[in-house]
Amino acid sequence: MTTILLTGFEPFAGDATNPSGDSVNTVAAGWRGPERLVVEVLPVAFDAAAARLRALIAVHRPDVIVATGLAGGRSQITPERVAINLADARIPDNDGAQPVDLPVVLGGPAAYFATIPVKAVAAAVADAGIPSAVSYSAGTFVCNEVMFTALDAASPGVRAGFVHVPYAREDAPAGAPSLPLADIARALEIVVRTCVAVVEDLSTPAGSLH
Ligand code: PCA
Repeated sequence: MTTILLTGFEPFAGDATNPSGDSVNTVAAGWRGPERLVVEVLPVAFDAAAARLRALIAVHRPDVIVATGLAGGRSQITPERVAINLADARIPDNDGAQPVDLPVVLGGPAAYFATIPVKAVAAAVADAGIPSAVSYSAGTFVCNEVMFTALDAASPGVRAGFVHVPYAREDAPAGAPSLPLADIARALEIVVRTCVAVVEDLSTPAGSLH
């Protein structure tokens, strides 16, 4: 049976909620299979999140790994194309750690590309009426750490990637772009279903000019 690992994050940086963690729990509550869905809300802490993710992968041996997190300031659901081997934290994580200019994996490659079909994912979410686009930077905080770790830990043939989501409208700081929490959850279910169904990504033009 196909096993999917879907993760979100706990709140961080003083926020009361994190739409990624809330949404993965919503997806789990409504999941009707036929695949086995394993859902986890990860700590926003470099070492603890990476260790937890590696343990989940070792225990559940997922065929598809979709990690998700909040990108406050973005207005769209953004599948990430690339994770870089760099931890450079502008703020301390929830354990008080603030790595600067450190590799995620010592001796690892400079970067990994997502092995989920990022363009097909963005197209499927947009087709459902929810704004979505491929992103080319997952940053250098805990989300990038988790994406890099997932791709580093995944066995050959496993599809793994990361999706950043905007603030939930219900909890967004004044003036920040946001989407209704229900749309974020709906989008993440579409993401997961697309990652299971689509092996070859679209070759439509995307990219960014800056
Ligand atoms: N977003 C942060 C870490 C946790 C989260 O939800 C990030 O983008 O790195």
